[in-house]
Amino acid sequence: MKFSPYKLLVPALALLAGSTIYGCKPGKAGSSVDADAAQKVYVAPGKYDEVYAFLSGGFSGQVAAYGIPSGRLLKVIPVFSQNPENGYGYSEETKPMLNTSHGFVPWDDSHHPELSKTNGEDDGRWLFINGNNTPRIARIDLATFKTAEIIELPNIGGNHASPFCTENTEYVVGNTRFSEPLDNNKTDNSIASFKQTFKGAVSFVKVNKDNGAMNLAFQLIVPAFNYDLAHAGKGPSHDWIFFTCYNTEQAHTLLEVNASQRDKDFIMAVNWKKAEELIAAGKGTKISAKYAHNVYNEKTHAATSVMESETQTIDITKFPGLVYYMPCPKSPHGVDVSPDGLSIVASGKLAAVIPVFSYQKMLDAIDKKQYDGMVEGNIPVLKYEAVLRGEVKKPGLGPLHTEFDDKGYAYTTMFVSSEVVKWKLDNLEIIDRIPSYYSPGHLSVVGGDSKKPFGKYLLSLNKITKDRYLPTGPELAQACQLIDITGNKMKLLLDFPTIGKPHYAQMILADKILKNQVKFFKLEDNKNAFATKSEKDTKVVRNGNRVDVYMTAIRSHLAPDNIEGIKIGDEVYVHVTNLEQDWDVPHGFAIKGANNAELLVMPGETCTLKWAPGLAGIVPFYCTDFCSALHQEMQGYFRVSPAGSNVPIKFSIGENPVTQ
Ligand code: K7E
Ligand code: CUA
Repeated sequence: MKFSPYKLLVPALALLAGSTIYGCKPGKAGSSVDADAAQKVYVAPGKYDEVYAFLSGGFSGQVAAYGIPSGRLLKVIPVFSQNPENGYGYSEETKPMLNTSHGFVPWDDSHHPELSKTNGEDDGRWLFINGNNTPRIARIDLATFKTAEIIELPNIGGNHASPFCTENTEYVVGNTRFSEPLDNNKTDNSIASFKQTFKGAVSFVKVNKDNGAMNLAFQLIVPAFNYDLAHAGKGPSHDWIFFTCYNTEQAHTLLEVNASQRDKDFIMAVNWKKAEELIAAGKGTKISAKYAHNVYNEKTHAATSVMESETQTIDITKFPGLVYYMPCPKSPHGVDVSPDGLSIVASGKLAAVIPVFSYQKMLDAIDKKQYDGMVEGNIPVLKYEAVLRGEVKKPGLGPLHTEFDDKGYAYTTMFVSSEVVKWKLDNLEIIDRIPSYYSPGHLSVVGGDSKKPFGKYLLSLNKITKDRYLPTGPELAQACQLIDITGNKMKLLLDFPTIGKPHYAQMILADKILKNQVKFFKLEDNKNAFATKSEKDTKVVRNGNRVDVYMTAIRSHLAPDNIEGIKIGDEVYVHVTNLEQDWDVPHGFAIKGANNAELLVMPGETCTLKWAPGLAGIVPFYCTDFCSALHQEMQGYFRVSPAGSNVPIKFSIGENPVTQ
């Protein structure tokens, strides 16, 4: 989400005229820092952090892994964007990961990291994240910290309410922000036909519980609103998933004004179990839909991209009991489900209260048909008063997102009044508030959206940093803040800058991830078609104008390191296999003038750099990762001859040693 807090402030203030406005101007930064903050975030050299935080990279399209409480950046995991640091999206093996129905799309806007869950608890196996712009969901394998799979979602625009997983990661679910015509790209519709032809679609991506493999199981065709966020039920509400939606006005221009007219938009409650049963009973309708499904194979160290051609859909207006709407005040944004699965907390961007809905009351209202009209003729809107458990009163301005701790408290970010508010889940009373610098969007508590929150730390993911860091030109650092939530009062511990816009983060105890770490890939298991498993098998093979270089890397040489017979007009594929069998010994590979990034090859892996030499002459190549004392010696030469020359292919290492 990106909007100006100042624009928002105006309607929000008008809205709240007469009521008390809390904490609109956070106090001086120093004043709220805990006295022993330094001690609490100090992780001694050589010691591990207690928690991993996975932050969305926002418009960088990546995910960043940080250690908490230190705030140390551990790794940028490339997902939707090419990453020259390690050749992701540049190597032949990883290019297919970025394939879509629109062709190669080497960038996206990622918002919501989501840890896989077992019995409603973070299990540390996978991390999912949405591509918002060209709708995709990615799965990162937390044993390797590599993107293992990306599936595109057809029929939608803006995959924002995504990816949220059900209690046992049966599905990861994504919903549309920009509704669009279902037969988009086939029929030439006018924008003004919005109400007649535009639709939303909720995508249910099935996740294989053994290996994480995803497939698009079905899509629910829903009214053309803007769907914003989601969370699945847990425990008693296991079968349901809840989405916020705004723009129920169905405006398609100047949404800032036109989509804020109604006092209430909706929470959409979907019975996903029922949808699953309908599909199993053959009630789905197949429609053609083009979408890419990209899978990285850990044995071949290469990705494949398959273009799918159809999807199963369910028109929700045809199946009563599948979907209900609950009215929700003032342009709802976040929706969060309490650890016991009984309370559904919604946050209206312009609201003066935080409504808390009761799952049980929702069931009762459905039972008693306590309706307040219908959407599209036959999808019931439940009565607000009938489903409401209560409202958190005067929480501040612009509530956005809520997470929970292990002691029965909820924490909500207030974008406009720039604070985090702590309240008690049972009586909805406000306990504490702490200023945030500035304008927090999401927040994250360790395990804070799961059935068993761990608590202890809270991250406030901020939209604006203004005066917090040394300035860096027109664009200032993005940032988040670490808050201690162990006591009655929240305490600010640390500010640290982040990569891109840190929309959302998930935090998990490090132990859950540490134990599964892959340290290197076994060379004997390497099934890459171009793998070279020993130095004696290295070779250079010409086939027409295609030249394949089978190269190995080991401390401290690349073999072969003298290669001749390459000509202008050739397409050269350099397949580098890293022969090391030890933890943390990648070798890099780069060629002078190559219109490409380097490769960074993990131990036991093979990666391929495609190179079309542009100039004849001697062309050096070298290892880019300082891998040993003699790293600087890890280098070689190509001889590139003019087009049509008859220099034969020749390759060697250690030939003609220098004699003194
Ligand atoms: Cu920024 Cu989840 Cu895209 Cu809220 S989102 S803040
Ligand atoms: Cu290998 Cu430097």
